[in-house]
Amino acid sequence: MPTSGEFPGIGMPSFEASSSLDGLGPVEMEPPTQDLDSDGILDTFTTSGPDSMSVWTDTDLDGYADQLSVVENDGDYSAWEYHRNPDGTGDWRQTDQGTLGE
Ligand SMILES: [Ca+2]
Ligand SMILES: [Ca+2]
Repeated sequence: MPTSGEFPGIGMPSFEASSSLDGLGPVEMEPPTQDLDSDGILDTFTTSGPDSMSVWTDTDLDGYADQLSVVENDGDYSAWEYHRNPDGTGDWRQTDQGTLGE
């Protein structure tokens, strides 16, 4: 019986740079393993798939991801931010998209 630490990120959704995040909703963070902004507090969790890498960041440390960057092996990338609406719902909005090195 594998423990939850044996396959980190297996519970988090996986995306490609061309994915749509419409309707995704809040994404609960796995325990972060990286400190993206170097303030000493772990805030980022990275998952690797066969064709891409996803970087999830919980900027306000509430346990739910606020930013997602996806970089595919061929250099295509996309970034999204989670926006909370006043009624408590939220949605992911794409903030960037392109190809690395161009
Ligand atoms: Ca940090
Ligand atoms: Ca958060």
